[in-house]
Amino acid sequence: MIYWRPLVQSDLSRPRGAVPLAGGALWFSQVERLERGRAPQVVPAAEAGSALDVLAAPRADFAGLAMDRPRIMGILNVTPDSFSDGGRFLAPQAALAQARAMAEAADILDIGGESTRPGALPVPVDEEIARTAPVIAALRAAGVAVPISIDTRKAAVAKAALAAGADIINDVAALSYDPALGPLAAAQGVPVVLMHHQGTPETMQADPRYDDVLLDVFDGLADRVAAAEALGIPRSRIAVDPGIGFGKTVAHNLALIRGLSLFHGLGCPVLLGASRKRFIGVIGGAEAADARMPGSVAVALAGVAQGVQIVRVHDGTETRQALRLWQAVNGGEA
Ligand code: HH2
Repeated sequence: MIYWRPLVQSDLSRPRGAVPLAGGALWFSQVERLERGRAPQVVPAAEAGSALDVLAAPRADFAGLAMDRPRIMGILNVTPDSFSDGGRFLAPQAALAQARAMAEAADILDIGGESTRPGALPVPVDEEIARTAPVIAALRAAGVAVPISIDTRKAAVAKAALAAGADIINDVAALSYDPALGPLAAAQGVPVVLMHHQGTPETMQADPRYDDVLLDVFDGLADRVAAAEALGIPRSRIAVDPGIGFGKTVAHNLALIRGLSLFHGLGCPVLLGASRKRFIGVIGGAEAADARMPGSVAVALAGVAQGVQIVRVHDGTETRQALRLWQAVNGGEA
């Protein structure tokens, strides 16, 4: 199999024949031709043939948001043990205040009640529902209108969240953990985020291995997209995410971030969730997770430069400022 990775550009001056990336402001005129067991080759975009159609086509709106510009998904973990903000927003009042503040900067709010950090243990369903659904209901009652995603692997949690006013299911297991979650998403007609992972949170960082991490993750996501489609979830309601840190070493994470534009070949919006993760601390020299904002912003912008449509972040205000500047410099909407 041959894979085509667009070499994404943002320059306002475009050569003749430049191909728009996913109907947005970025473009490419060359692609990297990737094949297992062969050296990568940079070739003119036209050599990608019909694969260009998928790379160039505008993406459908996702939860009502146009996907022709980058969007910020702001994280709210209503957990005692999340790796960077665990315990801070467990009390309902604290969760609500943080969610309202985050909604000022973010296009989507991602609410989770179970940590999936390395080593985390599963949370009972009732507990996860009690942490998340009331916060979602309270946000809606307070008039917060931004799309809300429920970050869960479990159908019962997603169902309660959707009933409380959530719009999107964000599953770090890409519908492989709970067999009832895919059918629920299909029946309710809601968009889903399918994230790649290897192993389970308990053990995933033990010794992750890949033949070729970029191509293996691409194939893994292609399989999960196909499985979701088979359940009746159309590709237009799916976003894909390479799953930074989920069964990946620092080198794996870097290879995925460098190669992010490959995932546009799946024909879905691409989501990047790198915020405050360990590799940012390792490379950036920031031991404490809450000291990793600058590195997180840098990685979010690196994703945006490769045409990622959604960045999932803890620091919504700071990321919004950085994004505005990036867009202004690159001539896009500020
Ligand atoms: N990362 C985390 C949780 N959910 N969802 C998507 N789509 N992509 C991600 O990269 C992702 C995710 C882990 O980060 P966080 O929520 O901050 O921590 P914890 O799992 O400890 O609550």
